[in-house]
Amino acid sequence: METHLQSTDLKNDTLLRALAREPTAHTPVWLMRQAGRYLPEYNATRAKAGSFLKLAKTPALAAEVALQPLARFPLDAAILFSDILTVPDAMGLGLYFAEGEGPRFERPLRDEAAIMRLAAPDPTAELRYVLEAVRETRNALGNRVPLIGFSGSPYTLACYMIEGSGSDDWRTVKEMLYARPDLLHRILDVNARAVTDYLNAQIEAGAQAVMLFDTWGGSLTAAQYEEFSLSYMRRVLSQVRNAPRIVFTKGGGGWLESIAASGCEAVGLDWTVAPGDARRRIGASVALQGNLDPAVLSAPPARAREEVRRVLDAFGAAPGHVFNLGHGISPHARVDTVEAIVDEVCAYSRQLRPQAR
Ligand code: 1CP
Repeated sequence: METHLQSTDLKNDTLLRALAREPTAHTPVWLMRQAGRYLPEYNATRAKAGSFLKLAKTPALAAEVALQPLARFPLDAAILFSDILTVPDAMGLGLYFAEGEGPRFERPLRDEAAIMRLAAPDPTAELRYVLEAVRETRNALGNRVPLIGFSGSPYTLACYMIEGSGSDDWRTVKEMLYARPDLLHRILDVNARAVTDYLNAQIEAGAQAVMLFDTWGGSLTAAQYEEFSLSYMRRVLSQVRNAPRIVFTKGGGGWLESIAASGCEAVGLDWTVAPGDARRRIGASVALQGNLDPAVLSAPPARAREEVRRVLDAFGAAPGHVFNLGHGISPHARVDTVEAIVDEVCAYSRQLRPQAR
């Protein structure tokens, strides 16, 4: 793969080596949502900013919170501090957060005229603050570990854009899917272009790996997953080439073979998938990322260490594993347990393959 960014300058390139399925001395570890409300220092910076959105839109503060988990734990990567919903916000849907209620849009996509007007934003204009956050975070990292950029998948973004908020059943989205699939395809087509431009702009600004979060692809049937989610992710992946690409579909365990063949370097596994089965089904063509049950983060540290060893044993000593959770950290995570997990990954994975560099 052509990378225009020099990974050789990195003091710790363990993540990039594992994504390339090269041997590493320990299994690299980072945690989805590693910056966030379980950390008191995050809550302090968020309070200083005034709100989550203000925090995400202030590059210096976004860089500050992206580095907070690295100051506590020896993680092998930083992830850009932002949110997947910045893209529909830049499309004019009006993102806001009602206190304690999660994300909402002022103008969800409900009528044909609005859907026909929808256009992919220019990331260097409407999403400039994200690119600034990438640059500031890279600067603050000083080549310690790589920075991961990310986007929601076209389908997962469409879910929020149509529903106007999170949902247990995505009823409005499914109504459109069955009654007017042409409208859903029109939204997905715009989203695929938006996500492609957005990820390429993040790489240009300094992101050294990128991840597609397909959080809601798993709510589709197998045939619909191919038609409405995976085919659009494939289109994005074919046009984002200058950094290793991780694809994560929550609930995608039934479709691992086709996800692995979508044009990515790594597949994210949720906690329901047995790592050995995943490896047997996929083969050695891509790296795997995951897949500790995020609920373990509320367990006592010693119990969490046991679960870490179980996950590492299940993935085995072959190269190409990035340790992570099966989904994001919740605000209820115990900081002492997170610390124990990261420590155990480093210590136990070194013992698993003492022969590696
Ligand atoms: O009050 C607060 O401080 C806001 C909580 C919060 C945080 C910390 C939100 C609102 N977003 C984020 C940051 C965030 N979101 C990151 C930061 C980087 C990191 O440290 O990992 C990332 C990668 C995301 C991605 C994201 N946002 C996803 C995909 C991943 C996943 O967890 O499935 C989704 C679905 C969202 C939407 C969203 N934003 C925020 C919330 C609470 C949600 C979920 C809403 C829902 O359940 O539908």
